Amino acid sequence: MKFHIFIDRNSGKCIFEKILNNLGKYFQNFTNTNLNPFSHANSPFTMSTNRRSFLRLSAFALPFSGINQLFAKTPLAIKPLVISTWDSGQISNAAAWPVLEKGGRALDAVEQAAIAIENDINCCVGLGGNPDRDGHVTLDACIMDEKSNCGAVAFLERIKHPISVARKIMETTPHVFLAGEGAQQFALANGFKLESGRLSPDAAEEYKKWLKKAEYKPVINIEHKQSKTKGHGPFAPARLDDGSFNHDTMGTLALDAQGNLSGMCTTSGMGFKMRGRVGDSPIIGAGLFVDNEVGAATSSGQGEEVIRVCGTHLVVEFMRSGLSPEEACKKAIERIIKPNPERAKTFQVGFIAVNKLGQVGAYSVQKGFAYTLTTGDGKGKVVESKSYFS
Ligand code: SD4
Repeated sequence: MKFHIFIDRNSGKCIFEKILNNLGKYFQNFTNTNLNPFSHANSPFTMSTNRRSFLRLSAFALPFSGINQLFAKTPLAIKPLVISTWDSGQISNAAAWPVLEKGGRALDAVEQAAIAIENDINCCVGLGGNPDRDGHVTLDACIMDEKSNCGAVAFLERIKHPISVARKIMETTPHVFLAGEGAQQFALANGFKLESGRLSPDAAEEYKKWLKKAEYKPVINIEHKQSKTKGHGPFAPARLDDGSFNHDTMGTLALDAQGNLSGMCTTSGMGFKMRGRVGDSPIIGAGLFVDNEVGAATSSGQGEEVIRVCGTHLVVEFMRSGLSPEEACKKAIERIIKPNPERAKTFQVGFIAVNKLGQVGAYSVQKGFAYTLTTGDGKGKVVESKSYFS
């Protein structure tokens, strides 16, 4: 490799360009070895496959310290931002945004996102959701912050805000995960109110319908495209018959003004599930994963398929290796599909992800998955995800 750095010595601009040209060749040599903005090993000054070239390059480059600075600089992140699963993520994002806009913590924003959707009466999150096959609503939720603190509840009954119980576990106990009766006991001991356990009118009607056949048959949740579909099945149509928004499991990721990431996932799980069944949503690494150095991911869909591959952990690890959020989600979806592509035609899984730079992405098994992104102007923008099957 030749360096023509003396030719244009009188013009800083030219020197700069020449050096960049040569460094560009260096970069080309290394792009196949996982060039990514999150790894210190990717500085052109630390790559060492050719020691002589490296030393020569360093010697030439040192006097022009601006170049070192150029490569040391990480692109500015787009922040704050909040991204949630589905078009119903508009409800969650609208509750999270005021926290972020005021410079608040991503963790507080995602908790507010969860509370808003848990308050809303709908098929799939909170106490208004569809029950299990014995007629009881059981809730799953988890939360994770920028320091890898996390808390989770599963199979929790008659408590309105499972997300806040999860946060309480995270902040006040040595544990991560409480389930069932123990989780409820903990909630009551910490001032959460015991609710009646009555089904919402919608859920009661759905349960009555379901009991006629009493079959547990998950259907593909392509709710984004189902606006005219009647009946929820285990999953929900995008809008109810009266035109109001309906939705599915809510996963929310936020990047705050300080550049910190947090996430949450909350659900009443698959409708008419077996009693005691727990899906991916409360499982750290399945329904949600946050690594503040890299990014965060959350999921919606057939939980069993996500658990099998530790889905959101996988997405974050793919981002760590240099993939964009969308590429990382796609790779994780492909991992789910690979063992049995025929079977994959029968279920839905969707991932959303954000990296440290504020880039977001999504990918799903089936067409019809969507996410809501809020940043800048505070308005939630619904984006349809790419999918494996069209
Ligand atoms: C579950 N993943 O319980 C949840 C359900 C869901 O969109 O996400 N539905 O398996």
